[in-house]
Amino acid sequence: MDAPSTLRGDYRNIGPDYAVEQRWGDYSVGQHALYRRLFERQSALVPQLACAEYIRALSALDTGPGIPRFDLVSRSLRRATGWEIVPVPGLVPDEVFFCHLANRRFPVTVWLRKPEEFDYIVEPDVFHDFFGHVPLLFDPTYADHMCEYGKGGLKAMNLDGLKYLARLYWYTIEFGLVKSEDGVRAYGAGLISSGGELGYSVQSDKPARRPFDLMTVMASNYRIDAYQDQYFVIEDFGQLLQDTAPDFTPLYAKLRQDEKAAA
Ligand code: HBI
Ligand code: FE
Repeated sequence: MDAPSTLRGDYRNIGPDYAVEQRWGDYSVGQHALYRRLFERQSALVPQLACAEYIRALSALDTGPGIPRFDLVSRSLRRATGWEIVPVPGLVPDEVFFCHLANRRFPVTVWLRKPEEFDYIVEPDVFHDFFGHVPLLFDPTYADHMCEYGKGGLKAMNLDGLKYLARLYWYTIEFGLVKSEDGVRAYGAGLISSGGELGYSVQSDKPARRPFDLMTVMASNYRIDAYQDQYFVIEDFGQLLQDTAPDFTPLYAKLRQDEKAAA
């Protein structure tokens, strides 16, 4: 992810792994109310538009009326799939990010957007990270894939494959669709946490919806400031795990070769 030049969070007290305290007591009543409004907006959309695994996990997550307490959720998350939440000030360097994922720790941003950012935000805030990413970490297959993705990220750093792996993350973990008996449903966090793109990705006839293919995804660029003009659809989370199991070294070589040929 191309981190913006000036990051919003407070990086003054980061640990070596960029972890900070969540300082749940510092959130204001207004911030809890804003989080609640975001939660209610998305919770009204999710039943028709999100995948069953997400809906099941969200309903099992009782996080109270406002901003969730990461330490409490981590307790049940650890029991479910061995994952836990690590509070971070915002975007963290790729290597730190991948290392957390490889160790079943999901970085969740501690700051919340401003009221005027209700509909759109550039950098991930606590609502995007928690509501969008955390519930699916309770699904064992998805949780295993996220851990393998982290390990793959650490390898990719030494194979100059980051650009390709970021695309894989973008078109699955952030903006992925999955097949269901009633048609496609969203599982990507960027969709689940978006007021407008969740419905657009599942119901609009504008975007292309293509069967997930690893090499096609890793060769596809993406836009960070507009709705996607294409989405990739997986059969199920098992496909994510299986299709990304091989060694990526030859895949990166082929992608670079194809880029050169196309240039
Ligand atoms: N840091 N906190 C945080 N959250 C992310 O989603 C994130 C990150 N750093 C890097 C990063 N994502 C990208 O490298 C991934 O999109 C691959
Ligand atoms: Fe995200």
